[in-house]
Amino acid sequence: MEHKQALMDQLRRLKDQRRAVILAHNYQRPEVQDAADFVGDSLGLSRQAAASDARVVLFCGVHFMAETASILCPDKTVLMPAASAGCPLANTLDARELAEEVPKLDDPTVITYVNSTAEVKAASHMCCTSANAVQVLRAADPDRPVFFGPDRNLGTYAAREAGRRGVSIWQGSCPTHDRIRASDIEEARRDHPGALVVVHPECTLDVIDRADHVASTSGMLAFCGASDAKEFIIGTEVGMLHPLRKANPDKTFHAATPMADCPDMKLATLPRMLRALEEMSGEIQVPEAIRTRALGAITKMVEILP
Ligand code: CIZ
Repeated sequence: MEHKQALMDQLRRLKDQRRAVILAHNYQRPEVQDAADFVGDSLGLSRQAAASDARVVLFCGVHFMAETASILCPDKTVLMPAASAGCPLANTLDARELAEEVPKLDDPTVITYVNSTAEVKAASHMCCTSANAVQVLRAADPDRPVFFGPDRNLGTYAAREAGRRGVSIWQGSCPTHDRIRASDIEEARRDHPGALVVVHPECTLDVIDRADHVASTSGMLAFCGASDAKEFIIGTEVGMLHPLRKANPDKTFHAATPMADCPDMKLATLPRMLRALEEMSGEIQVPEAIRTRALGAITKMVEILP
């Protein structure tokens, strides 16, 4: 505990020296979240970074998130405490595969989830987040087919909710969310009768269909905060329990399953954060030609859904 406090103090001093802002995704370790200036979802964090006057962004998350920060903050140095922290979902679709897929459809609108590489974003018309995928699909030209990637669970759920036909969905998925099973939800409901079940749209449809509410990580915070209920079963990466508990000390949160633990998300640690700032290591840079096109896809989303 004392050691942890000493690391946090060191981190604070170094952060000031470097004029750095520390961002932590909702799925990070509790102590990493507690050491951050901002905790949230990937796009919200990148926007916080862009609005700050920091020179350095230390992004505690996975690779595509740091890339998004680099896309939105070209004037800042973006570092990761563990640059090997990848996203198996984002890695299911690369730019070459996307280039092969698109011509199979008749002039489709290419919509990609923010959990994708910068190169894939750069080859897309529009991005979406887990919070706005349904609205983005509703806003897409009804006379053109849609290619949606890389998450089949989010794509299937969002197309159904938007009542949108003609959506060709890439078959990628998040292994952490896939580990949450319908039987986990049923068992958790038996163990905690009266608790509301809130799940992420990266879960499979049979899990989604057993939930009381479906939401992104920021949506979960808003929903659980506003709800009169006192007990919740949470179907997403287990790191999410920390911000939920912190924001709602009077409420009880249970993980749908402890198996929903993403190893990449846990690679950032306090010692690694310190080292990255000391050595200015783990820099993530998106080449300018890719950055400007990827920014176009993100901007398009923001234009239709500010
Ligand atoms: O975009 C994000 O931050 C992710 C991975 C999920 C969410 O719902 O916030």
